[in-house]
Amino acid sequence: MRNAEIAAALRELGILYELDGADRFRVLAYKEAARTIQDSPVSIEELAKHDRLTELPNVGKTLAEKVVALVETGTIPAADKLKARFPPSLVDVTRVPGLGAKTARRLFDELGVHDLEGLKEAAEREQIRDLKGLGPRVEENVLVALETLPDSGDESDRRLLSKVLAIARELAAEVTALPSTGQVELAGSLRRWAETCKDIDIVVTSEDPAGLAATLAEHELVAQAGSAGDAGTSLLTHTGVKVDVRITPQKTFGDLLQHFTGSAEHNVQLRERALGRGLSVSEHGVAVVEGKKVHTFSDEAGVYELLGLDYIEPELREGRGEIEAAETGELPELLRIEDIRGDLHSHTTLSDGRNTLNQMATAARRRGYAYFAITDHSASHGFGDHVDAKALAKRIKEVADWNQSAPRGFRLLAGSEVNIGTKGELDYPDELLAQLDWVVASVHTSFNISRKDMTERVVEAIRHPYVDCIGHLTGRLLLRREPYGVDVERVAEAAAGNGTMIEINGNPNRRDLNEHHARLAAEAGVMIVCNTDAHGTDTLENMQYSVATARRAWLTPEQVANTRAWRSFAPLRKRAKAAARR
Ligand code: DGT
Ligand code: CA
Ligand code: ZN
Repeated sequence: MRNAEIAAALRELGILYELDGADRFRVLAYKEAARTIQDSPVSIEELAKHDRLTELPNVGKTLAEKVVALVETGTIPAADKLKARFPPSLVDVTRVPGLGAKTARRLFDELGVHDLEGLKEAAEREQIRDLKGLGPRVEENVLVALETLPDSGDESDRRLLSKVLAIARELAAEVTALPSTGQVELAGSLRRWAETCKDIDIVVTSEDPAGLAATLAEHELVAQAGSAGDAGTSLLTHTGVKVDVRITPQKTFGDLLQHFTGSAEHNVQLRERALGRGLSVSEHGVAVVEGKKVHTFSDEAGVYELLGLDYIEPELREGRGEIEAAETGELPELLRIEDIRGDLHSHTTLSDGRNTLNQMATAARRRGYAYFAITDHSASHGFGDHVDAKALAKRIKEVADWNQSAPRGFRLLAGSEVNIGTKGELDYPDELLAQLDWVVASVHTSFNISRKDMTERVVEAIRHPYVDCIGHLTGRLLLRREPYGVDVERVAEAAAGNGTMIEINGNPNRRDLNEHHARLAAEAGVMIVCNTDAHGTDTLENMQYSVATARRAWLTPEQVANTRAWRSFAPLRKRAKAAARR
């Protein structure tokens, strides 16, 4: 049984409990366990067979027993019992946006709604408005939602890059370790560091395709192996991701890698250009159209060279002008991760982080940074994670103390990620903000205001004398939450004019600014900052995603402020410029 199926069964059981009126902690426990299982890179069925389920986070003994029953018998007794009372189709009703289990239960009890069909009828007959606490508005929303409801909310076919990258690298390492293997490269959207990926593409040279396929089929990350041949093999991981392994002779490795790195749009443009020069490009080589000669390349750069182009980095291969730039020698010298000298957005246990100031600072120093800002959430943050003015003042002192014994060449910055209120106001007094080394300002509440109001709100913060940088500008969560309406062009113009920087947030769920906005902002003259927004030492490595987005935005080290040494970075902060004017 696939991990995704087990997760779906647990999610269903959680909702059945909720319909039954169970307390919210129990319901939440099932949701969290379902998520853990959905994301598990190894087979849950295997873990169940070896009695090892409780090693997983969020999976306790009771829950483990239910999974074992599911794997062994195909059903969970507790779920069967509940399904005898509530039709399974009622679970679909709970998933309609704006309804939830409590309302679904009332619709079932009071109107006899069993399924989506029944829900639609009840809404059309205007019966829902008669239920206490519900009104015509709910009916309207239900009808709109039913029009737009996706077939299944569970398995979207695209995944976050971060979710597939670890698996892809592990499989590639396994292939690399085989003595019959020559070269191995990840290709496709992974190699281009796209935000999301449909599948994993791997390009390999191998003297033993059958052995390679057999090894991968046995790998613990692999749920299912498809047909294998000399040209490659395809697999399905336990997380439900398809893996395409393509095998090629050494002499055409460059051709195949170039082809499967894509993007499709880049390849179309490249091929068109080649045809204009009488050459036909494919994964098998570059053929002279009127003749017999086929040029093959063991190295990708050869393909570009033959076409009269500079080598194009994979992150640029999206058909956004890179071929023209490669032709005229105008490709940018892209930012590299080694260029980054500091990280300027991080959280500690003072707000919602998992590690202490000392742990975060030490980990940052170990990464080789020259400076690092602690920017916990601010006074109005809520969720019990806020930092009031007094606590922030204490934190400023702690940072100063820590710096007393800091290693040479490393500086900890006292900062804050300050909430931007609905009118652009901040939630600390200016005198306190003035004492900080660095301030990131972000929107965390009231997303649903008009585009115009949101733009003004952010621009107001940009004008603030102690706001150095804007955090995750559009608030999007990839595959989960749309960006809120904000005029990025207008914001960029204001930021450039005020000397306020804008970050590329490297949390792989965010990547915000996105590559289009980052390119636009940098061209408008905004200083970009690559940040992680790390909530623990383990996510400091999310810098790789921030840099990836910067590279996809064509950014050079000069356009990214935190590539500079402290002595040239420090004066770029608005607060430093203001001090210099005084
Ligand atoms: P994905 O998988 O949707 O995240 O994005 P890609 O770019 O990895 O797409 P994929 O896996 O379908 O194919 C890998 C590369 O192979 C793609 O970037 C370009 C090349 N390719 C695939 N199909 C075609 C095609 O029909 N025409 C051209 N020109 N190239 C293709
Ligand atoms: Ca792909
Ligand atoms: Zn934030």
